[in-house]
Amino acid sequence: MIAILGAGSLGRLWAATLSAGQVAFVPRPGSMAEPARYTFQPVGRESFKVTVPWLKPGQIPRVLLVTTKAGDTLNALAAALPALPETVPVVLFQNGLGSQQAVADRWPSRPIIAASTTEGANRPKPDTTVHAGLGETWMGALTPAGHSCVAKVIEDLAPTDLVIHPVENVLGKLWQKLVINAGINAFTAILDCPNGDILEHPFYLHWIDPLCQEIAAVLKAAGQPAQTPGALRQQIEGVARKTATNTSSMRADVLAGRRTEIDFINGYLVKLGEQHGIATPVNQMLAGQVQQLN
Ligand code: KPL
Repeated sequence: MIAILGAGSLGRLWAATLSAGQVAFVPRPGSMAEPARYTFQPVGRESFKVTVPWLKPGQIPRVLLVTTKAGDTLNALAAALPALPETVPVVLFQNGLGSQQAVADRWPSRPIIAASTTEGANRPKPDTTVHAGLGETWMGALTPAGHSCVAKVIEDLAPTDLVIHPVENVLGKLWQKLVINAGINAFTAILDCPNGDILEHPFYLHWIDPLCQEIAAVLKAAGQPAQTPGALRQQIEGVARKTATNTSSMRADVLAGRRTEIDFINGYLVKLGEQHGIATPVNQMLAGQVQQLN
């Protein structure tokens, strides 16, 4: 049994790719007693109905996938983990950075694994989850106990048919994704447009180079491989073009009235900049504008 904490788009994607009876959502305050029922639209195949039960008291999963929003993760885990043995691997799927380290710091003796994924999922209606684009997922340990679990977790998730790779330096992977999210998500939320549309917008064109200069400086200070601002801009624009018609997760959060993950993306870069004495006015401006949208 695989347990999933967080029944949003990503949680529903992973649940739908596992067979019935092999997966359950972890109940949270306010969860209904009824199983979660939805239609799942896979990439290039017929849609099908999915029913996912809630984990019952006393049921012990082999793995816990955590697909909550970054800002909810610590509280959600603080409620869920006391019922689970210390040996159950916990796989974190949060966007950005900061929440993963907070979990590893709080439960250092548990097997904590971080995942970075490019799988795309969305919920155009509450009862429908769409696998919007096939991607890949990288998993690596954040705590010493996590190291010996990564291969087994990937094996346990093999029935999903999703592509998963083990990675030694998962923080490096999370940083690569953070750079992309820092260069796309806030712009799409502020401009209220799909990813590709930011590329022609004067607001984006005005701020992207100074933003990439700030990201390059913070990356270097954080001990990540040095990258030029120009190389960062190329990566950001490559992904914006490839996902041109996507609604970013941050724009989707704003449109749905949910709290965004800005504190863990541009907000994280601001915090790290402060720690290292690096000015990050563009990240601050973007974070401030998104916070106002919230
Ligand atoms: O990861 C994403 C997100 O929306 O959070 C991108 C890469 C921007 C794709 O939409």
